Amino acid sequence: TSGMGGNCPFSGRDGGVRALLGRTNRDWWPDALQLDILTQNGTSPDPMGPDYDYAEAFKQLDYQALKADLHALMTDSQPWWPADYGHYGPFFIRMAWHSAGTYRTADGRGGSSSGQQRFAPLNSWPDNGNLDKARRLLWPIKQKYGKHISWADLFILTGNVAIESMGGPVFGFGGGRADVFEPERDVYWGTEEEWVDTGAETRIQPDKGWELEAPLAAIQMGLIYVNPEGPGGVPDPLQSARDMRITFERMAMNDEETVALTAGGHAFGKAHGAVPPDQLSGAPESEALHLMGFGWATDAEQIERGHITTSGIEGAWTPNPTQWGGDYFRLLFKYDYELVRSPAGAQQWQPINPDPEDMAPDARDPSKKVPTMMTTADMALKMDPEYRKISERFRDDQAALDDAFARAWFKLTHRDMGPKVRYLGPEVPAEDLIWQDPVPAGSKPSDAAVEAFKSAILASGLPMSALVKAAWASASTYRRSDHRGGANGARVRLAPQKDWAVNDPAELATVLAKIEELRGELSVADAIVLAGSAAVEKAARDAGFDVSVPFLGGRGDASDEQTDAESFEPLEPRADAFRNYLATKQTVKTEEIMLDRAHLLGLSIPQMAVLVAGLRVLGANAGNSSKGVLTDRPGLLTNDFFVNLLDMRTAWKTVDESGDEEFVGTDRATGETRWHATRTDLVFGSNSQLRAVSEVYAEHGNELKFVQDFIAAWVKVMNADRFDVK
Ligand code: HEB
Repeated sequence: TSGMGGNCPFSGRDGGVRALLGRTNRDWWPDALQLDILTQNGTSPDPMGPDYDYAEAFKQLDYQALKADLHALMTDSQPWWPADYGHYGPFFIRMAWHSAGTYRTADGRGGSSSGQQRFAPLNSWPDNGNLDKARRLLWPIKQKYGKHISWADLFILTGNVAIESMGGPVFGFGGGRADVFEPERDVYWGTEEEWVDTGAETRIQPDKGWELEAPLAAIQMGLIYVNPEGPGGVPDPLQSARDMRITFERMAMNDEETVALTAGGHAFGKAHGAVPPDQLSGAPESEALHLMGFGWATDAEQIERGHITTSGIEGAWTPNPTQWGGDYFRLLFKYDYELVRSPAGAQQWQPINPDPEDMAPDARDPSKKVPTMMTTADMALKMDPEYRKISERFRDDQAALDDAFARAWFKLTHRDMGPKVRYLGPEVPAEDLIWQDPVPAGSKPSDAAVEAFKSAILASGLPMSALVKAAWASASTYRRSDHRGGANGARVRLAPQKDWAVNDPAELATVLAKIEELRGELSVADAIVLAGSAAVEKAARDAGFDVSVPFLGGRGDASDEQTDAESFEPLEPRADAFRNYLATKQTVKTEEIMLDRAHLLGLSIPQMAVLVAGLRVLGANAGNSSKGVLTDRPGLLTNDFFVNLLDMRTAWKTVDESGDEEFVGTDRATGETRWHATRTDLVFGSNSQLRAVSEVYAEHGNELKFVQDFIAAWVKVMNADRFDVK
């Protein structure tokens, strides 16, 4: 359903080549203060320092007092941004939804987990218009509770309190989203040089053969999802449904969740399009200093009167915009709607001949009645046959809508938090949800069991490289963007992971069968990691290094029933530099994909380098290829990869038919072929920064350092998802 390369994070819109990060903050705002010169050389921009532990601070939070303050805030209207209908609830729901709604399944990035809405580009996305005010309304509360509540948690909790305060259903809240203090630089948001409101093209255009480029989940640059006015501004509800389906799918939502969320969300509040948009100033990131971080400025008197433009669409969806209920669907089906234009010029839909009681109050003057409206995206819930079935069911069954909305909202706002053990606070729901990738608690194996298994597996006759590969296959799916994947749960033995080409399924099956046979009291998940770590330790010792590889047991094993197999598909690597694997050439350079994966694993540059180099000499390549195995003594953990890579006696040239992916190294003197390698091997000699790191590890005296650093990085990856012990 997701179209061409839908799950592959590196497929292009039209097959073109692009840079990993596309258009960045530096491109959008070249004149912005370049604070990152102060973060060079590992200097953190985080004022809280390394000893601050957010989870610990959160545990001391007076949660109920905070919630009471948030409830009071809902109706504490401020003159500089008065509350519509005297209630900020809807506004805060939109803030929370937009904070969470950037999440996308392909790479797990986006979402609410680090409070990125405070920074560019998100603070200035056209779709986030006026949310600068929503965040500022929260400042007194953030200030009061300080280090005990992060902005990231506060955005979501405020959304929950907003729903509660208007009588809506809430499923729960888990805290634990620690703030960061700089804009994320790793997220690809697209290559377009214009925003949605200045001419960015819509990304799905069948007549041009354009499908939504992965990993993106928004239909135009600067939108969270779809264009409310319809694809590219064309008010066609059916095509809007198409766009909704794919964008919501990429944030892990099915049709029912999509309908529940949209209808439930639009039970509240109003759209703002009372004045032509040319009366507004620019977005926050480019605005005048004296506006103190605000954008989209207009004069105070206009704001006072409610003459505000955000999306450009004007009006409420229901007659009760601050009260949860079923009016959204009631009106959607009761009336025929006609296309009209808002005062700001946006296309929207208005009920024909509404009964007076179905009119909405004016946002500033409840005695005045104004027409309700629907956006083209709302009309999709009525016009698209599949959405319509769901909408009609919800219209007729309020309890079903309540439950579906509450659950979908919880998923929306917690999808990027990873396993439930990461959730904090008194409102964490007891129920396990499949999208949390539940893993039964494991128990720490005894030292005797660990030692017995180690000896048995090393003596089993399986190649050491196969043990290393199985452990790597298991652990390296981890991504810190949404904390999914990893070795815990041993999902590498379940579909779909057991069948991924990169995992060499037949070899993996043999290893897993042996592990199952020998594991004793160990969980499969523990045994897979331990087998790989034992093989690494042996390879280091055989090379003459007296080292050991630390092992942290206690993982659990998940079952098929506890696994939403389909949801793991986006985790499949189409390219994996660590195993020198490339399924098909991607639109992003293979070494950039390596960088991306290293980032998702939380690796530093040296950690990435030693892992690539070490895995090569251990023979961990997919398909057991010899590419990049730059050593005469494979199977020993040595720095040979770096030594041979930097050896001037070798000259490299591309293997012509490989499309600049594969290379052969020949002896300069004799012309004899010495090595085969790929881009992700040679980049460690060709890129100046990576070369500097390679030199360190190739230097005399650093042989042991290489081995130690490899082991540390290996262990880091093996334990990346051990939130149960951190
Ligand atoms: Fe929404 C609002 C669109 C989904 C919730 N939205 C809104 C608006 C628009 C829209 C245009 C207006 C803005 C202004 O202010 O102007 N949405 C939309 C779309 C979609 C959506 C297109 C997809 C389909 N929502 C949604 C969801 C949610 C929501 C999912 C949740 C859940 N919204 C909301 C709210 C509001 C809105 C609450 C209101 C705000 C205020 O009032 O301020």
